Parts: sequence; structure tokens; C-alpha cells
Amino acid sequence: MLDKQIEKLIKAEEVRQKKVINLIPSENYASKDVLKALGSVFDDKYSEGYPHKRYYGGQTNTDKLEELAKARALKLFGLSPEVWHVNVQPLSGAPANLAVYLALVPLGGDSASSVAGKIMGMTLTAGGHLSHGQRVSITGKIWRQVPYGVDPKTETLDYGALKDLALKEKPNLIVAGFTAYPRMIDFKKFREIADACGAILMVDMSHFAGLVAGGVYDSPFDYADVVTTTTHKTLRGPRGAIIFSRRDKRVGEKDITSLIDKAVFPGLQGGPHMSQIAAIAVALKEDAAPAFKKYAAQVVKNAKALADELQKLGWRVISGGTDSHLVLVDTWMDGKGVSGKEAEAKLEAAGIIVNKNTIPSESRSPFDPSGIRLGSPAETTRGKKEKDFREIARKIDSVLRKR
Ligand code: DSN
Repeated sequence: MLDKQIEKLIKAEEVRQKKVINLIPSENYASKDVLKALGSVFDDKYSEGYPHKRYYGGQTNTDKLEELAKARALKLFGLSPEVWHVNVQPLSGAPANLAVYLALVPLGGDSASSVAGKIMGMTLTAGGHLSHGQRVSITGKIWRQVPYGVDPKTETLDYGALKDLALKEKPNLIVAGFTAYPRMIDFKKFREIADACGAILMVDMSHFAGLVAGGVYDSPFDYADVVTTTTHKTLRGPRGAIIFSRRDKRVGEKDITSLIDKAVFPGLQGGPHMSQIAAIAVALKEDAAPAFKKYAAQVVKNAKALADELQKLGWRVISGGTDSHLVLVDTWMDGKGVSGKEAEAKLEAAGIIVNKNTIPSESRSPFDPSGIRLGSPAETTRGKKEKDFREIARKIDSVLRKR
């Protein structure tokens, strides 16, 4: 590179990434081919609009590219193009979720409704995402959040309580899918709850999409109206997002697929990042290969081994374990352990990268919460197995344990 300053930083980041143990559950390592597509000449092209309906000329290759990416997305999850529509243009997860709400939840003060609609989403402390209607996000400023958490005893979803809340609050849209919930989600129960109150069911599978693709986590597609996902977490692609929507679902007179397409462009975005779409397409093909199924299964085995070993060493694992790639640990343990912030710093000094995280029934602040969130996707990509994750658990224990 001619720009030596940036080249130096890229090299330094390469070295940093290589020498640490990365347990951030939302990070992963994309293949060389994904990175090559991301850095390709598609980055130079403007393609506002959708295939064969663009606002610029010169779209021979971009149209083929976007159609291929869409076809690969549907194929990966075994979806019929007659039933499901797909949009591969969202720049990332939060904008994808925002586009869905913009399309389907009344803004208030317009012809659809005089008041803003309601989004039922999990609270941040229980494991929800900012874009699920939290007050600090635009999604909680435009729309009204109906917050839900987990059962304080089991630290898992209480579907009976969710149904009562939905019947009382009548949200327009319910979000299932979280950033710090380690357990399997019962999508059938969410469907029943959405039907009982007349809400749209959106599943945000950003965290576990790769596990669904690999057949080791239940698929939401039999039950959801809309499914959103980022492409850079367990799917191991570039940063980006995809929105799937059912062709037969309508809001009033309009089908949700065209409402969502219009919300993405021109509602929220301008030109799609075509190089990102090229890289997404590469990742989706990689994810359909048999080796990826093995990878996804190993991700779950590794997370289970990590949770099990930490528990054996005396740490409190939220909900008693995991069904996915993610382990949430109460490091504070009523003052007997260390806070999440201290744990994150101590572990980083020892070469283990994690993020501090709130836990259900959090008693501390989000800036220095009671726990840490761990995940197995990145280190599984590097070839680690259960015994390695048990070893990592012992290292975590030796760094955090008060002697
Ligand atoms: N930042 C992502 C995560 O870590 O879960 C969600 O956007």
C-alpha cells in the first residue's frame, strides 16, 4: 500500500487478531474469498434501485450479482422463491430492522394510525438488541416498545407471560431473536402469541443464522412473517444484512415484501454496497457446503463444553447452560466474584477478548455490569475443539478467580 500509516494499522490489527483468543460471540473470520469480493471493483459502482429497475446505467454485472446473492440466500435456508422474498441490500443489522419497522409499524400521525405503533421486544438487560425498540435507539424514539424479559428463576423465556403481555398491549410487531440469550427459541410459541394479538412476527436471527443454516438450531422460517439477519456473525460473511419476508403476508391492502423493499430503498438507503453484496454471495455459497454443517455443529459443542467447564469450576452460567454459540456468565456472583468490566479488562490483559454484559435481573450498571458474554464461533473457525474450549475455561477461571 502507498498509505503506510493505514498499512501499518492493518498489519497491527492482523497481529492482534492472531495472538488473542477471541470469544466475542458476534465476531468471526471471513474467508480470503469473502474479503477479495469485498475489496473488488463492485465497490466503485452505483446501483440505486433493484435488479432491472435501477436509476443508473451499466448494471449488466450488478443485476446478475444481486440476483445470484438472493437466490443463494433462499437456497441456503431451503426456501421457495414462491413463498419467500429476500432483500440483500441492508447495510447492517440495525438498518435492516429499522427498515422492517418503517415498512410495517405505523409511524403515527399518518393515514395508517394517529399514534405510533408498538414493537414488543426484549429488554437490553435480558439480552435484547438496541434495534428491538430500546429507548436509546431510534427504534424506541419513533415507536413505543413493549419490553419483555425472561423468567427471573429459570432465566429463560416464559411464553405464558409473553402471551399475557401481548394480549394486554396488542403490539403491531413482535421481535424474537436476541444478542445475549443462549437458549433455543420456541418459534411456534411465538407464532401462537403473535396470532393471538394480531401482530406481525419478526425473527432477528443475526446471532444464530449460521447455526440454522448448519441445521443445529431450529429454523424460524415455518413460523415467522419476516426474518432478518446480519451476515458477519455465525454466517461468517462480510458485514451486511438480509431481510426475508413472506410473499403471502399483507398489511392492509399491501404485501409486506414490497413495503419492505421500498423501506430499504428509497426509504432509508441510497446506493447498495455492491461489493458487500458480492461478498455476501460468496459467504452464502460457502455456508451451503458440507464443511459448514460440521463447523456449525462444532460451534455448539464448543460452547457447551465452555459452559460446562466454567460451571464445574464454580462460575454461574446464566440459565444453567447453552443451546447455541453463546454463554452468558455471572462473574459478579453477588460480590463474591469480579464485575463484568473488571473481568473484560483482566481477560484482555491475559489475551482473551470478551465483552462485559448485563445479565437478567441486573443489579449493576450497563457500564460495569455483572457478567460477561462468551461465544465459540471465531475460535471454532480457527479449528478449536471441545478440549480447547475446556482449556480456555480453565484459563478464564485462573485469571478471574479471587485468591
Ligand atoms: N454488536 C452485536 C453483538 O455483539 O451482538 C449486535 O449488534
